[in-house]
Amino acid sequence: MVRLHDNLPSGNGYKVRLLLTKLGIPFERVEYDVDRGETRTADFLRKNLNGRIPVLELEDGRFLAESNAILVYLAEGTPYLPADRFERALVLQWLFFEQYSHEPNVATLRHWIAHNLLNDERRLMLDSKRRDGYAALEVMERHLDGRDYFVGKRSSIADIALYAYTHVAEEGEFDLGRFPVVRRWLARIAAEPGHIPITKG
Ligand SMILES: N[C@@H](CCC(=O)N[C@@H](CS)C(=O)NCC(=O)O)C(=O)O
Repeated sequence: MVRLHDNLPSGNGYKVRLLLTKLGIPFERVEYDVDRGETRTADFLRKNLNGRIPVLELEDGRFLAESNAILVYLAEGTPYLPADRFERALVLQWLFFEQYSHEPNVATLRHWIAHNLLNDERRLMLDSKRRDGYAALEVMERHLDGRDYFVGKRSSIADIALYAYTHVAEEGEFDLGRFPVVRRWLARIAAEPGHIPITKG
């Protein structure tokens, strides 16, 4: 059985849990407290030199880090990663967008605010992260206007990756009331077969 090195509140971990569940792949989970440095031990760094969950441990003992790389690995050959060359590249476009424009702002503010981790240095970054987070949500709002999914006519790992931190953006004090199209898309993704909440390990 594959093993997921994980942290329950993490949207990056949740992306992988959600896809594993949708694909019906059994997995065991190992929980790490990321606020207490449990991913920075020598033992963990042997799994991922970058000291971060999620890490997928394959049955043959190999490790794969970076949530969106794990999504691509698991989705290969399934409907969650299109076979068409251009559509696959569009999925990657949204996965890179998620990691560069969305997660560093929307997820980071949620982590700092929900876990009481604001300090002077981080307070100085609040405004720029808030502005850039809203800009990412605006891109999503405009792209999804007239579409049900990010790429093509069904959900893909692009939707899973972007769902993970968008659906909890209000925990980082982002007002999703400003994004009615995004909210309809969130409800659509949550209604799909095999959906699990972020709280399910
Ligand atoms: N780009 C990485 C980000 C992973 C990440 O930031 N993981 C956080 C939890 S969401 C973590 O493990 N933090 C612990 C640390 O930095 O010590 C991914 O998508 O997997």
